[in-house]
Amino acid sequence: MTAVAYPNIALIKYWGKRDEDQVIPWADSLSLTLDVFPTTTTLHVGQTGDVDRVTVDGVPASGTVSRRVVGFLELVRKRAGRTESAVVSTHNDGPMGAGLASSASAFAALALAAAEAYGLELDATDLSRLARRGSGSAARSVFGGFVLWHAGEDDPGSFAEQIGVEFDPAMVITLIDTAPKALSSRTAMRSTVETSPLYRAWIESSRADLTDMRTALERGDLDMVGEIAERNALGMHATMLAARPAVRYLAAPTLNVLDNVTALRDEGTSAYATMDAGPNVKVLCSPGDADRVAARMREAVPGCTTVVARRGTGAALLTE
Ligand code: 2P0
Repeated sequence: MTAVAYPNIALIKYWGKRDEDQVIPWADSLSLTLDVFPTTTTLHVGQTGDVDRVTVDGVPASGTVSRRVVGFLELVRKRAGRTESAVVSTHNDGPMGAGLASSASAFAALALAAAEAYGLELDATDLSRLARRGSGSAARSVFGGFVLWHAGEDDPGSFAEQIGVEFDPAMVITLIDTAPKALSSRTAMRSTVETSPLYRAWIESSRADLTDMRTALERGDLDMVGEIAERNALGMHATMLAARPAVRYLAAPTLNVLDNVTALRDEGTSAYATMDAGPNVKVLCSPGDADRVAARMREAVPGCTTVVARRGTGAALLTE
């Protein structure tokens, strides 16, 4: 069984869990699924008694990656009442662990391939609940376009759904550093929730941002969407910076990109920045401005490469 899924970039961020085991966040989040950097995952059911075999881009998985995938397969097998091992091979078109949502596309693709292979009959909402257990943001990559993840307070209440809006902006991904991050999102989130004195205020402001964002999306208002997304991302990073010790994903070139986004706005171009658990910046702009925004970043930021993304589709099975 082979499934493909795309990463998503949150415009209203998820940062912090109220239940780590069930992956229940403290607040709703809202994202755009992209049409670049897909993960393609093939899963074959093996024999009972064998160990799971997992390869990522042809290399046997080890450490945390292997533990997370095997733990997820155990969850699927338990639900399906099955005991056979799995042979999993996965390929990422984008950099992994660099704040480019590789775990979102990876666990959305794995959830779909595993559910099908082990005979779990899930609708898309249930699939988002399952993908969430692998990685929170994966719940959103089950769907294409704009997606809302309802935080909920328990497993049934915590699922994603697509928001039916026509809005179709571009996202210029500016790649500054694609090395895997030193601090995992999971660990950094926990530390932020436990030690940042700004955490409660961030959750309150993020909830208000979400309400405003839904209005902005319904209006298809790029400036309103961009302003809310940028302030939400900066608020999340401010909250991380206040953690003890500070969680800092933003690097010097990140600030250079941000300066250029501000300069573009001053020059009359609608461009807005959002950053995740890494130094790379995603710039929201209109499709007609995307190539020019990308060229500006490559010129202004030494070593920067760019990829222009648009709205993409949800997780899907490939016919074999
Ligand atoms: C997001 N991020 O909403 C936020 C913004 C990064 C910054 O979701 O622990 O890999 O597996 O649930 O989903 C990255 O965290 O974390 C993330 P886990 P995940 O996209």
